[in-house]
Order: sequence, then C-alpha cells, then structure tokens
Amino acid sequence: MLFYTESPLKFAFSREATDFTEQGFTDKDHRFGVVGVPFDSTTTYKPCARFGPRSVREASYNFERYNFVLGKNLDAPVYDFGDVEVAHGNFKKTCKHVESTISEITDMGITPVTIGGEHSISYGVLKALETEDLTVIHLDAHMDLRNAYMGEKYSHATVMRRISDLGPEIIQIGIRSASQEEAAFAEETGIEQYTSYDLAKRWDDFERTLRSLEGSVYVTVDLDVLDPAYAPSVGTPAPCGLKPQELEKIIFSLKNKEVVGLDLVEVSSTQIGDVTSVNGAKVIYDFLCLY
Ligand SMILES: [Mn+2]
Repeated sequence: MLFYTESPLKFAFSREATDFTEQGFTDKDHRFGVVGVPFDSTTTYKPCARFGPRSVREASYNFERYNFVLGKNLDAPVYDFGDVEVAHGNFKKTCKHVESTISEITDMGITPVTIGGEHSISYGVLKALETEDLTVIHLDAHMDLRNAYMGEKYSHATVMRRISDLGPEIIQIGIRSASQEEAAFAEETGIEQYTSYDLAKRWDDFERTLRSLEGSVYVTVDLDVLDPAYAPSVGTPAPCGLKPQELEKIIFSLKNKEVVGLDLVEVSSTQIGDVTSVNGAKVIYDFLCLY
C-alpha cells in the first residue's frame, strides 16, 4: 500500500521510503530521489537560496497528479530523502556531503533530483556521477565558466568551469550574460551554446540538437534561465530570459533521453506561493511526469 506524503517538507507525490522495498520494480524502472541542499554561502547578490528546498517543495503541492499538457499522471516512484547536512560557510565540507549522499542514492539505482541551494552545489552532484560520455545540459542566464570569481575557485559563478574540469560535454541554454574570459573559454573548448536570443531565432535548430543527443545526460537548471518576470527571486536575475512555456518545452524534450540526474538551483524565495518557487517546482514536476 502506498502512502503519499502530505508534509510540505517532502516533494508532492513522493512516496514513503518504506515503499522502497516494494515488489515489482525491475532494474529498468525509473526511480527518483529528491534531495535538498540548503546551501548559499557563495552567493554574491541576492541571498536566501538556502530556503530553496523548502519553498520549492512547498510550491510543489499546487500541481495536479494529472499533467494536463502531457495527458498523463505522475506515477513514477519518487522518494524524498530530505536535505543534505550542509556546513554553512564551508563549500568543501558541504560538497563532500553532497557527493556522498548522491553516491548512496545512485548506488540504490535511484536517479537523483537535487534542489539547491545556489549553483555551486551541482559540482558535488557531478562528482558523484560518471562523467565520461556524459552530456551536461546547462540551463542558465550565465555561463558560470570563470576560473575564479572574487578570488574563489569554487563558487556559483565558476561551477560550470569546475564541472568542465571533470570532462563531460556541455551544452548551455538560455545564456545572455558572460565575461569576456568566459566567452573565450567557451569558444576555445567548443562548448555548444544557445543564447536566449538564439532560442527566439532558431528554435528548430536547437530542438534538432537536443533530439540528436545520445548517451547519458545530466540536467542542471539555474532558474535564472527564466526571465525575471517569471523568476524574480533568484541569486542573480538577468533580463531577456525564457518564458515558462519555453522551459516547459525543453524539459519535455528530455523524454526518452537517458537522464542520470537533474538539479534545480538558485531559487531564493522566502514567501509562500511566490512565482519563483512555483516555476521552480514546475521544472521538477514536469520532469517527473515524463516517466
Ligand atoms: Mn545563473
């Protein structure tokens, strides 16, 4: 018998961990584990991403099990494992906790869905995954490719550079802000990019690229990829971003891809029902509805 949690401390539609030994699962079944990382110590502009896991989970209760657009129910087994223990002010320690937690989850054959926290936490997740032959789909207003930011090697602003050090292919989507150094690095290393302007001009090319992607895919969504009209409560808002309908389409295009994990970062809402948390929760909800 399945019990659906009503506690706002767990993502909507997640099952009790006691169901975990439920019979009937095969290795091919997709199971998902939600983990929060309430860490925001490297934030340089709007703080409060430490409240992201709480506000995104709370907002997830606004959605119907039936996904109207997809015409199907959210039936995939989802377990919410709660939050990783973070060490505020200590990236390295927090990163180690994230890495070991994600390793435990993947060892159980469960796909991690991580809620940040600011973007630096994605590095801890990727450290726990096999990055050879992996493509990281990175949705963000910013490239996050600096080698260091304000003297810090590990930061929300350098996270994709650190992930690129791990060796996966990277595709950046929704970009509209970068330093000259980052733009040069992306060009030199052949990181594929679709800016928010590209998406408006040549959506079909972009869809073709996504469709032709083979192998394992990891998805990292910095919610500032949306226009600040739809996601004002993020660490570093940037104008001229995506609409929720476009983000929805991108998430839906992950159907049939071999997704080994997804994270949603940079939600810094402190208000219940705030538009940023609702749009953030929708990313995870839409993704889980694909299975
Ligand atoms: Mn960003």
